[in-house]
Amino acid sequence: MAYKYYIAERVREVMPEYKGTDEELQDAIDDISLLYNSAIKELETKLQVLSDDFEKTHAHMPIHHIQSRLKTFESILEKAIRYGIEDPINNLDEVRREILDIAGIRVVCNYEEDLYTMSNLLLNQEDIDLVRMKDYCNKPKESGYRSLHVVVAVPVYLVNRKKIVPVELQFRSVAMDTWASLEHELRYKNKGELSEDILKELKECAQALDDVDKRMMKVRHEVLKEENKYSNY
Ligand code: 0O2
Repeated sequence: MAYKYYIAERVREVMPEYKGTDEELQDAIDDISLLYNSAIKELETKLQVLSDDFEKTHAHMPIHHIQSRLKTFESILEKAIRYGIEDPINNLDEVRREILDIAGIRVVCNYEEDLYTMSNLLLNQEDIDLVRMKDYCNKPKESGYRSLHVVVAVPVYLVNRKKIVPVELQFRSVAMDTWASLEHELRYKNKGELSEDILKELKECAQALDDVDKRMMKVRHEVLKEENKYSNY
């Protein structure tokens, strides 16, 4: 089998109902990969520029680190089926309209307030449109999960066309990210089944980390106040 059509072959194995040729399927997969990877690159650059300028103008670096990922084609189709999209492999346009986290960027910030600073700075840019926002910081999930989810639409300029691509950004503090990563690993290891006691313990850990986040922010403000006092002398 030619390597070029390897992914298409694999997808066809789980979705034999696909009507097009391997070449057409591979073309659609490559198209998604190019578009969404380009959108990730555009946004990562924008975020990095904002963070660098913020450091220059405010002597504080809001972003700790950035991670990004592109959903695999198989998991895009699996999510489409979960979302009730019929025959997703033959309805890729609908899949792209409905699945908003094909491209995902995790923006891990130093302080909780940086989440809002960074998301607002990005949303203020004229070529960025807000598609959806879910604030799990002010209203955590039942599990204790905290994060600010923002789906934006970003233009990607190709050789002969412009495409508007949605990307899901998850803004988290370092503490929120630590909790989410460990909780995800524990869930994954236990195939998603954790006892009531463990779930309660995890929720309490999330609360404890949130308390630390808020105390650290208070400390930062105290330090800034001190700095301002002395800079007036
Ligand atoms: P991945 O690879 O991490 O992205 P969905 O649940 O995705 O069908 P929706 O409305 O987009 O629908 O979900 P939501 O809850 O707004 O966001 C889902 C993503 O948030 C998850 O992505 C996780 O990254 C994260 N998340 C949400 N709840 C939890 C939680 O309780 N624990 C942890 N660790 N992460 C959570 P995916 O789809 O799991 O995959």
